[in-house]
Amino acid sequence: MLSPSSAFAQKKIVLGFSQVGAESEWRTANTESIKSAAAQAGIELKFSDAQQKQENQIKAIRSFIAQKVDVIAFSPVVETGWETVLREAKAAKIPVVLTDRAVKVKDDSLYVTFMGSDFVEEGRKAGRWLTDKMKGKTGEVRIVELQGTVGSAPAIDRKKGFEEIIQADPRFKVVRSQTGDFTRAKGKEVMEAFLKAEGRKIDVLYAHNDDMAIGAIQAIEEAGMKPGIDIIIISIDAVKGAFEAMKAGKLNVSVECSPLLGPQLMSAVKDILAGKPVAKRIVTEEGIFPMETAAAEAPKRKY
Ligand code: GYE
Repeated sequence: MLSPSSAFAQKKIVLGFSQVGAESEWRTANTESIKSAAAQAGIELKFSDAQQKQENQIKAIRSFIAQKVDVIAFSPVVETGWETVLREAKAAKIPVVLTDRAVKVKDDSLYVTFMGSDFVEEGRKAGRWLTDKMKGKTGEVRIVELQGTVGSAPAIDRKKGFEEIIQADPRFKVVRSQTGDFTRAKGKEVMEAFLKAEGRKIDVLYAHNDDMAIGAIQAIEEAGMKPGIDIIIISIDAVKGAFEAMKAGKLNVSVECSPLLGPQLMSAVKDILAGKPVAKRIVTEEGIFPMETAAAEAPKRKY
């Protein structure tokens, strides 16, 4: 027979999480943060890796709906194309939380909250650092850009924020811009193509994440140039690999983007299920780390 207390015993919360993939150091740290925060919060996590493919994320979300999880969270690989599956989740009365990346939907009741960074502001920070660095210098500044995954919120927004700042000064020219899909391998490959096309006429590399910058650093060295000196390199994330590159003098600056979203995701999940109000947008606070600060900051970094 059931004891009276067991009838009221709390059922474990089940959270379905669809991750983008494992494309970068940032993503690995993000996955680790979500897994450990779920364990700590006593939440059962159903984790699914989409390998950078939207179709895999849609499949995962449908399977979470079929399994009747309590909450669905996901980091959408691209911004568009989510309406149908999000309507299915809504019809099943399963709340949805967006982490890290945003979606473009007409009806914003399709998700409860979106937590993550302000990517436009990150692009602006990168742009401001560069215009500051180039103060007093004359002549053209030829920039190559390694974009993130095509159609993803961070690629779209980091490009936009950076352009917004450099546009104010006609000396700054983005001469080449292509996607490196947020990976080291593609960052290297595309940088090789940039170097082939532009020779020594590249002044600056703006990479939408550290991994692509690290791949590009290799390409620059293989071409017989000095990264950080012959080509100024700016990237985003501020992961450990970036600090290593900065300490070695090969990366000039990294704008911070925190992947440690796990704890705030778990508290949002609990609040939603407890019927407490949750802000529609939760923005991560972050800074910027120029090369000169790397040695002092590196030991304090958590990802
Ligand atoms: O900057 C990049 C990762 O969405 C903020 O995705 C994230 C980005 C991050 O692959 O390294």
